[in-house]
Amino acid sequence: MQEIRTQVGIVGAGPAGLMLAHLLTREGIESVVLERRSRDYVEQRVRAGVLEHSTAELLDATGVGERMRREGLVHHGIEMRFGGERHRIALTELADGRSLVVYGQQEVVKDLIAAGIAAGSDIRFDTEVTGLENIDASCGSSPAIVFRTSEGEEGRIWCEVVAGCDGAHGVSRASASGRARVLAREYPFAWLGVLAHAPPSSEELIYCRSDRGFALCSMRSPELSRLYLQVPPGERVESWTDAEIWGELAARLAIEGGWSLPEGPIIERAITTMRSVMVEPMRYGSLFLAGDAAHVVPPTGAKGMNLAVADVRDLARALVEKVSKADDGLADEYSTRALRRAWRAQEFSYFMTSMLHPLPDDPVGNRLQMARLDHLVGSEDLQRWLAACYVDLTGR
Ligand code: FAS
Ligand code: PHB
Repeated sequence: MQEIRTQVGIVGAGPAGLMLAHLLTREGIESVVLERRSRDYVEQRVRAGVLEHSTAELLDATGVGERMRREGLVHHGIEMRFGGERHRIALTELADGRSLVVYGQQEVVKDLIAAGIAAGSDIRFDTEVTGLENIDASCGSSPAIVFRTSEGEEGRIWCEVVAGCDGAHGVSRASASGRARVLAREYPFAWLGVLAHAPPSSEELIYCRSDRGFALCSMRSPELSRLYLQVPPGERVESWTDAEIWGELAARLAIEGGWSLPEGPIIERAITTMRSVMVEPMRYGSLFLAGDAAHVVPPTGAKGMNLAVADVRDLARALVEKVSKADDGLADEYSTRALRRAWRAQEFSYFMTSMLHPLPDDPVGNRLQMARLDHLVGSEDLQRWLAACYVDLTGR
């Protein structure tokens, strides 16, 4: 049994865990990151794609934004498409000049891993956390993280603080489950997401509400499209041929006057369930939850990864004060502050999700969606609110 000591033990090497380690290292705080998957796996996992203004600025400010600025796509607007018409929301103009960067989550993960290794951070892949011990401050003993490597070696990391950054199905949330209040909502649909070698059909994202279902056109580069279709809950990716995916996207995105969707080989596909989940509080003694370990938002608002980064931006400041100055002020405020932000992101994600996903056999609901969309595209005030939320909700 390996016995290791550090100041902050971090469970999970997704955006939350890696960004937290990066921010702590810059402040001279020691940490160890434990990730059950391989480095290759986490660097190839296709997930989010939109960086809010503040997320991109944090990457810049902490020395990991160079490739994002070189390869990322700066966006100043999105298109809402419904009733066969297209309506542009001029995000940057309406949001005090702030813009978005479209840059895949896996690219952010690669950049953070490279920065961590260059800075000598201790990031251990293929290492599963099997349990957390002594996370209650009252017990007096140091918190410990118990782990097992893929070679079967077991170990324990003694630390002052544990950061639970292990996502929606991790051990951290389970460790708090006896005391956590978990509030959850399942949506009656899912997303089929695909990555295709096909040039994006437009320079900006298209959010489309069709009576056939929701569709989203995003991208990763001028050659790579990222596309989503609303599908029934429990849908299996094998249920769709490439031709059926392209055909359904074209049918949903059709507009008067014609429009064409460039097609190409689909190289990745996955189903994402649509859920709203909140875990309250986000702190349990010396265990602090961050990112999807604490909250899951439906991806319609493009908030998941941005929320994770915002959590650890606050958590890093709190832990620097706590560990290096024995000042618990910010640590004591962490959960309240993070939950307030997460609920706002939850509400905006619900607004976007409930507006854009038609439900079968719900004529009133569907007419309400059209009324909300019609009101939105006709009101600069409503568009200004949407722009503020879409461009920088987690940064405020
Ligand atoms: P993550 O889930 O990214 O990272 C947690 C890490 O902890 C994982 O690497 C996991 O392997 C590790 N882990 C778990 N248990 C462990 C254990 N016991 N020991 C060690 N390690 C452990 N958001 C968007 O904004 N747009 C999208 O389109 C979008 N698509 C998504 C698609 C999918 C399939 C999923 C699951 C999520 C998607 N999200 C999307 C949300 C996603 O981007 C998350 O918000 C983001 O990954 C959150 O980052 P983390 O909190 O770091 O959690
Ligand atoms: C993506 O590019 O993956 C993406 C963009 C916007 C969303 C969700 C996902 O709302």
